[in-house]
Amino acid sequence: RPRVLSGIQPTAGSFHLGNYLGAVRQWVALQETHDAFYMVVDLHAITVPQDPKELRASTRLAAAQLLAAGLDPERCTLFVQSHVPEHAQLGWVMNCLTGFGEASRMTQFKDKAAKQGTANTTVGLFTYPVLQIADILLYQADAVPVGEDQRQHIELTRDLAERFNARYGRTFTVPAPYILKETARIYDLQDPTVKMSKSASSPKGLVNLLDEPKSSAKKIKSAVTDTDTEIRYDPEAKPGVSNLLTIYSTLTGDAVAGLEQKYAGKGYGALKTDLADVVTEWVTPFRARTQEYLDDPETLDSLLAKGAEKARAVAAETLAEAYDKVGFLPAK
Ligand code: AQP
Repeated sequence: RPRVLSGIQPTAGSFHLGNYLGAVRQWVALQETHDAFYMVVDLHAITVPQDPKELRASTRLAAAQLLAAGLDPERCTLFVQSHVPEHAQLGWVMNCLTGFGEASRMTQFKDKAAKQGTANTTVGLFTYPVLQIADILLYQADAVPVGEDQRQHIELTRDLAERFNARYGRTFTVPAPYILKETARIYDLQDPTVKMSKSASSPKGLVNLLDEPKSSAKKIKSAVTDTDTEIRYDPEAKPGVSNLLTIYSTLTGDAVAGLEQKYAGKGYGALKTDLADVVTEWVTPFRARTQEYLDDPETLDSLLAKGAEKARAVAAETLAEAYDKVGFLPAK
């Protein structure tokens, strides 16, 4: 079976529709066809300040949401990044192979650093994509299911895998991004030209899966569309309506063309009301399942411990090979 690896940050509490439709939904599907490794990336989370107690709670919360979304520990390996020390260990090697200039070109870093200001920007935030390289290469992943915003980081991962292989001999699989065109980018409901994002979206533009369904329904009903009334999928000319159609289509499995027909001549109000119901129907059992996992932290923790054990077996083997190739003296 080909292998996939991906991760999600624990930081923000609830996942949002962008995380789910852009990434996690694909993770669930890929566990049926791939040898799948998924992790909650707490090492990445501390690139910006975190309250320790909250970080622990949000790490469990992220794992609970992944299970509630449909990840099955029998079908995939689900773990917490810090439970597998090899990530930080290979991360250092990758830091020493990555050019300062090429890391400086990462647009996500530039955006976030610009927002935070130099005084608040950590070296960790700068090398975050390099740790991500180690995350992926440790598992010899063939593909990395992510949203469009991660494409540049996957390209850098490919470059570094090739560089390491060229310098030290074939060691790493060169991974490909796995980005579904339709859901590559879910947009902010209030500004459908920018991605829905935890840190950048206004509260009204962001649909968190664990929010009260009533509040999410309200946000969908007041989503920005355009002055026209035609329901047509056209991301260039009609970004707001197209975003709603994407969300509707992926949550229900109804084709976009069918939705265009269904709502022809009915106006945006009808589409929004129905989509609000679709989202409510999806999040209601999701919230309940997440709560069930949270109510039993012992089971959750032992499940994550088993996942870490499985992950470590693979990661340790890759790290040993990489250390050997680099020329580190083996510990007796
Ligand atoms: N709007 C989006 N559309 C499609 N995919 C998205 N992803 C995130 N936003 C969208 C994908 O979700 C996965 C996990 O991303 P993350 O760990 O970066 O989660 P996050 O920090 O909660 O994501 P945000 O909201 O994008 O954070 P900020 O605002 O801090 O930048 C990834 O595969 C990502 O592509």
